[in-house]
This record gives sequence, C-alpha cells and structure tokens, in this order.
Amino acid sequence: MNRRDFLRLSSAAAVSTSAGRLSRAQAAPDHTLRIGTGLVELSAEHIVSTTLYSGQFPGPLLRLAEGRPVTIDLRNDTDTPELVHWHGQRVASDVDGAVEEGSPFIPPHGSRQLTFNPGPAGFRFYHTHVSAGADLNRGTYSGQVGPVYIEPRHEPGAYDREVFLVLKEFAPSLSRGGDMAMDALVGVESAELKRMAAAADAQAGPGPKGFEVGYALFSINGHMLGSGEPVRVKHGERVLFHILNASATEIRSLALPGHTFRVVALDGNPVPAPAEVPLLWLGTAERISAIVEMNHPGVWVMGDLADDDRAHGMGIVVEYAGMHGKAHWQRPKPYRWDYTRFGRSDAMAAAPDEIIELVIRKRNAALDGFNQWTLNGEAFSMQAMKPRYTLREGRRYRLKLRNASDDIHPVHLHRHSFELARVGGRSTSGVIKDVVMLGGYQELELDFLADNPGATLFHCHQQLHMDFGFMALFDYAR
Ligand SMILES: [Cu+2]
Repeated sequence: MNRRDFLRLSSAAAVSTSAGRLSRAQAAPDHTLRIGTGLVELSAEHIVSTTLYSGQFPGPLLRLAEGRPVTIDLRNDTDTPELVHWHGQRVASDVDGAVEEGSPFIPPHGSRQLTFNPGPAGFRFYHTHVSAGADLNRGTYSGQVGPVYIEPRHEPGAYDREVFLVLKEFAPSLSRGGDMAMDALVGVESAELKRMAAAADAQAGPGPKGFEVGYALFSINGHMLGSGEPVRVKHGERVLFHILNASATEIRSLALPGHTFRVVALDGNPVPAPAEVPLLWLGTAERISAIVEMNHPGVWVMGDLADDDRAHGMGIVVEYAGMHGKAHWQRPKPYRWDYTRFGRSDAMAAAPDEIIELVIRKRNAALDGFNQWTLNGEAFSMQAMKPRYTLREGRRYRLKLRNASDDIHPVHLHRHSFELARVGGRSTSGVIKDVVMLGGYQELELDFLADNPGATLFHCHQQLHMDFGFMALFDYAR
C-alpha cells in the first residue's frame, strides 16, 4: 500500500479546504472538476454562456468502480458558493453536496477535496445543489451537470455499443403558466385530491398564475438537433443508451422512429422485468438505460414528442452506416409511461415498519409571484430546517405521497435508493429508483430502508418547486 492509498482509505470523511489553507490529508485526486463560466456551442448560430464543469457541457463522464475509493477535487472559479451533489450515490451527508444535510459550500475561488466509496453500481450523475430562486443563472438552470457511470463488479455486456445522452434546455425565462406534459403518465386521479387543489386555488384568490420557466434552446449532449455528430450505428447492432434528463424543470420524452427501447435499468438500477416500449418519458433527474436493436436502416431523428421543443433542438440524429441524407422524424402513437411494467406484479413490496404520509399543496403565486409548495401544510424553511422527520436505523419506511396539485413532481430522496410499492394506482415491487414522477392528483407509495445514517434530503427535483418549499429533511435518531 502506498501513501496515496493509505490516505484514501484513512480519510473516510471528506476534507474541506478554504482558499489558501491546505489540509494535511490532501491527496493527488483521481478527478478534478472546475466550476466556472464557459461557452456551449449548441449550434453555429446559438452559443450560450453559463456555468460549466471543466469548461464543457455536459461535464466530463466520470467512470468510477464500485467499492474502489475515489478522490475528487472540486475547484470553484466563480464568485459564488457552490455545491456538487452526487446524485443517486450512497455517500455520507457531508460528501453528498446538500447544505441542508451539512455539506459545506465550496467557497468562491476556493476548493474542496472529497474521498468516497462509489456506489451503488450503475448510471448516476453529479450536479449543483444550490438554490436558484428567481435567479435563472444559478442552480440546475446552468450547465452544471455531468454523468457518472459506476462499473458493476459483473457487467452483463449484452450490447455492442454504449451511448450516453444528456437532455438539457438552455436560455430560460419566466412566464405565467406553462405546458406540463399531461399525457405522460398512466394512473387515476383522486377526486379528493382534486377537491383539495380547488380549495387551495380558491383560497389563493383570482390573481395571475404563478411563474413557470420556459426555454428558447434545447439540446442533447450540448448540441441542438442537426448540429454536432450523429450517433453512428451499424445494422444489427444492439446499442445501449444511457439517457439522463438534466432539465431543471421539464419532463422529457424520447422516441426513435421504427425502433423500440428495451428498458433494462431505471436510474441506473437493473429492473426485474426488462420490457420493450415505443418511447420513453423521463422526469427531471431520471435516468433510463435501454437497449435498441438497430434493425431499421436509415437516417433518423431521435427526439422529443413535443414538436416545438424538437424544432428548437431537442433531438439527435441516428445514422446507419452507409445511409445518407436528411434525418426523418415520425410521430409515434401516444404511449403513457407505466413504471409497473418493469416491476414484479406477483410479489408485494415488503411491509413497512412505519408509514409517513405527505400531502403536497400549491399556494398559487404566494411568494413574489412564484408558487409556494407545502408538505402537510408546511413549506421548507432553511432557518428552522423543517419539515423534519426522524428515522430509526434499520427500519423500513413507506412514504405515501398525495399530490393535491395538477403538476407532475419528480420526487427525489438523497443518499438512499427506494423501491416503488404503488404508483399510478398499481402495486408493484422490485423497481429501485432515486427519482420518480408523481402524477397530477395522484398518489405514490415508495419504500426505503433507513440504512445510511446522517441527514437526508427529500425534495421535488423540479428546481422551481424545491426552491419554493417542496423539501423535507430526514434525520436519524441517535
Ligand atoms: Cu415538483
């Protein structure tokens, strides 16, 4: 064992440094991420300036190995404090990158070094976790996102080519009202939740609707459709796509005309029942790994169903070897996303030790024109660090989420994975995720084992929702 290995193993917790003061445990990093302003050339005509990781969008793909400690230097070249969140990984609270959990900020023009054990295996990602509020230059509205692939100990390898796709909008602006994809999810609306939403709207009064965020430019891997290199494939190949919805606020769809997707993993976790679907729906921060058999030669647009978003860049060309010409798009038949297709229907999720019920409500335009979100009537407060729930290590919890709003909420639990127990009105088991879409006026039940002590954040991954109240903190009883 050399000194570096020794240091890595001995520094179980992260080491923080402010500018100019080096800690004794600084080691040579395996990876360095520099946070700073840079340009993204989405197309020849559209070049945006935003905050990036290491000057590129998406940030560098970090290939890590499950269980092999990694040291990462985070350098903040900006004038504002930053946070890097290791989304989907089972790390300590001070490494995770959420200030509500106790992770320190990376100071302006300062740095921080982390050492952690990557895991679980699969497709994860990293992104900033600062609150943006009304500042659309900050948080996940910026270009601070990058993919992580944690190599499993045994890779199944049933594919010929692996392609990472990061879906992302740029040039955000505020508007009143938006166009939420209401045809994305299966499931039944609850009359009671609708009544609760109507009552909340009546209470808010007749004013204008709260702000939503819209975008002028759309991209896959930092290029608008038609710019950048196509995905080049060969007839007969099986291509494994790892797709990340890196949007700050939007639900995305993706279809490839004449092809189907065999979904093998959700949020990086292999599903119990891989299944073929004609198109994909992904909430903010969700990942899908799907194998496409290339059996329909041509030049195709792999793109979003929304014509306007695709026309402004949300797509990428898939080109078969030997095929040339203009890329073709065909509108697929409507298809609603059903998580239970990939789960077990023959076995129920294990009974929980405790159920925590959370009712989600919207206060229309309650905060300077922005909607405020509450959980059981309480908006998250950074001062009080509430709402707050206490977990006991080793217990199995069921979160029962009841959405008294018409918005879809991609809800996210930090530092733990959860198992879907009931979604869209259907029971299931075996689908392990870290983000899941909760449909408008719907209910959702998800289970997790309290097996990673430390403060743990739960929130909607829609940046506007999390910044304006939709957040709760779990901590562990001592
Ligand atoms: Cu939400």
